[in-house]
Amino acid sequence: MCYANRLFRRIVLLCCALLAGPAFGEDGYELWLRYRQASPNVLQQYRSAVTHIVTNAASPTLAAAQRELERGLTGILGIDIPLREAPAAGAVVFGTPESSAIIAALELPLQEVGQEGYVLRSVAVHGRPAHVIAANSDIGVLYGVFHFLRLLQTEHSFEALDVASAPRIQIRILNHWDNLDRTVERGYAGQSLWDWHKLPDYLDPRYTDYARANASLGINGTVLTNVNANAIALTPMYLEKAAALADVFRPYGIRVYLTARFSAPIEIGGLDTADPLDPEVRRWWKQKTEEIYRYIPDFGGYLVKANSEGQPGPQDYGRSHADGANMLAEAVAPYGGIVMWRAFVYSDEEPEDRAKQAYNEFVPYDGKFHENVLVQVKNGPIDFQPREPFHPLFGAMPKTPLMMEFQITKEYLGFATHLVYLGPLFEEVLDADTYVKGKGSTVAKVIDGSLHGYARTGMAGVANIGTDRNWTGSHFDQANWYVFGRLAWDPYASTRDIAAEWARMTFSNDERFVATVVDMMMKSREAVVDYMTPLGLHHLMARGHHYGPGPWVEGGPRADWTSVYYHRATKEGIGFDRTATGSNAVAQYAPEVAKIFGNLKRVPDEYLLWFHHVPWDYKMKSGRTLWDELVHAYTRGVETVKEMRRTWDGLKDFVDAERHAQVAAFLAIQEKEAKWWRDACIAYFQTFSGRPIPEGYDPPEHSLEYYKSLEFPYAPGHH
Ligand code: GCV
Repeated sequence: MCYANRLFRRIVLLCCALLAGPAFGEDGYELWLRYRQASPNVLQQYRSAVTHIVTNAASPTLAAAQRELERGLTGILGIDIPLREAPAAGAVVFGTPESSAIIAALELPLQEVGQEGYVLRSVAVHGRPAHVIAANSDIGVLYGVFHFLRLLQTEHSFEALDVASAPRIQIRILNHWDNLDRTVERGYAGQSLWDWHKLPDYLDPRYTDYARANASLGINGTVLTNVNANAIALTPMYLEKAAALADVFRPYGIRVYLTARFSAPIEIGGLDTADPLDPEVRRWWKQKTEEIYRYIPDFGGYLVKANSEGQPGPQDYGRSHADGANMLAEAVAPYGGIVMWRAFVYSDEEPEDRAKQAYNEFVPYDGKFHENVLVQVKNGPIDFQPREPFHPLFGAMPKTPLMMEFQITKEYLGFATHLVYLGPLFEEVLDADTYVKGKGSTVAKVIDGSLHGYARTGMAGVANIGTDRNWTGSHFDQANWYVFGRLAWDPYASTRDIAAEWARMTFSNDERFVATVVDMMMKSREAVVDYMTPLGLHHLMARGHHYGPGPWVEGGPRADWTSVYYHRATKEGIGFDRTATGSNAVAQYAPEVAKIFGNLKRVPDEYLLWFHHVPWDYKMKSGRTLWDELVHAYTRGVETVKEMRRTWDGLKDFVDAERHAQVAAFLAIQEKEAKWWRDACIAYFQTFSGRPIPEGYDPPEHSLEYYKSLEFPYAPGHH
């Protein structure tokens, strides 16, 4: 080789090395499906174990599985992986017993994994070592392919592959709070992905990538429209658009659902009532539903927010939630559809503690809903706060399938810029013991149906996805989409393990990176609780947009949209008395739980001010007074964020410069805003406690008046 050629080769190699190494910027578009070349530790092993894919594109779903395998294996192995008709040594064989004679002949234990599960095995095929991805359905195969690729991405050795997995929850669904004008209620990642104006004619390739990402987690449903619903979404023009999306999603096992505006029969049907017992109204919904199924034959059904925050509903006509839900359930039943009826209801005319209202309204109707209705319950009784006790409804409706609603979008946890991994929040709720059938009656067992034998089960996540290049507004918020999907598949999974899996696929398999970043992620949720709402405080955010602190918020249209309603600070003390001497919300929990929450001596510090009004000089478990403890917790939150920044700075070598810099910049914002929360809340609560800032802690940087004067008319996500 002449010198010029050698030089050229070197330059090319150098460029390749630079492109492959962490210095090359990434924008996050690929999410956890980056399929970068495996590290030298495992590369040779992988290359000799996997040599080709045995083709099987007998259906659009299997074709998608094959494409994903090709894409993934080519990337991870760094060489072309050929497709072959017949297996040789190192084959990857995928399919169902119907679509693959090889799989049919293997007699794998597929009866154990149901309709959506899969089996991964290292086996001998025609006497040669091969890997098999098998399922009873094509979608099970696709899920298995993603699991197989995940093992490679996370650098598992797979010499003796033997995995069987099946989802524990049936409906694993995202709720998009997306409006038809492409704004997203509580969305911090750009516009809505659904480009309604160009649909159905233009199908953005992003729709397919959205479906791939969801399928990689086992998410099998998506509600396209906001629960604050617009009846126009149910008109033919929009149904045609929704149908185009459904066509893209179908091969990936994702069903489309829509929100039903309860007053649609009036608004788009020309009727003068939406009374659910009115025969005309019932007929209208049946016809509308039939029309929807003509557009979308596998339409999943309706999600409904009714008689909540000004939305219309059956109570407008003196009817119950069950009347409303059952009317829609009858309409979708002939097609196998379902209704997800939200329990997030509270009335502005009701003087009752808001935390109690959903329970009061729903428990009397336990067992009165049709079999294809699920009642969708937020994780806590107020509204997606950084920490809430589990919703008492989870321990109170044995005869009605309850599904979980988590919020992935972090409306109350710092939007997209705060690094908060939601795994521990989700896990805390799922692990909580309702005691409804004695010890061990966890929320996870309620929603997966095992406790009460629910025939239908579901978990919904309010999506944090938008048009931002990185999908979720920040790189670390991708982990929240990820952990939601993984828990919807298995609500018993460890969120620490899930964080590690995500970090490996999203950034690096280097053990030094993984251990450090996972620790940081696991601490992050406690940090946000500390710097926003420690010790059981809740709903202290600014009004409307919810950006930043607003513990002073009072007045306005309704008491339960203010902060003072929740913290109840006075010169004597602080906290919401929800014991028998107050609203008695504790009585909505099983006696074993109520005994703990309702007892000042036994209640965990985390829920203290949620359930009790406590004097400022109350002696905490730590030995500090309540006031000092509050200052301590707020300060600890800020300190943890500072530590997170230092940690991230130390991880530069493992992450490409572009993503590293954005995370670093966002952490700086988080530190600034954590301090803002701390200082504003301390300044405000000090006007009640009248106590000095304890020694060793900084006073607030500005006056209370300064914090109160801040305004953010254009904060995102508020429509
Ligand atoms: C979709 C909170 C949010 C609202 C949201 C509501 C709900 O109140 O601030 O934006 O409305 O929850 O879950 O219905």
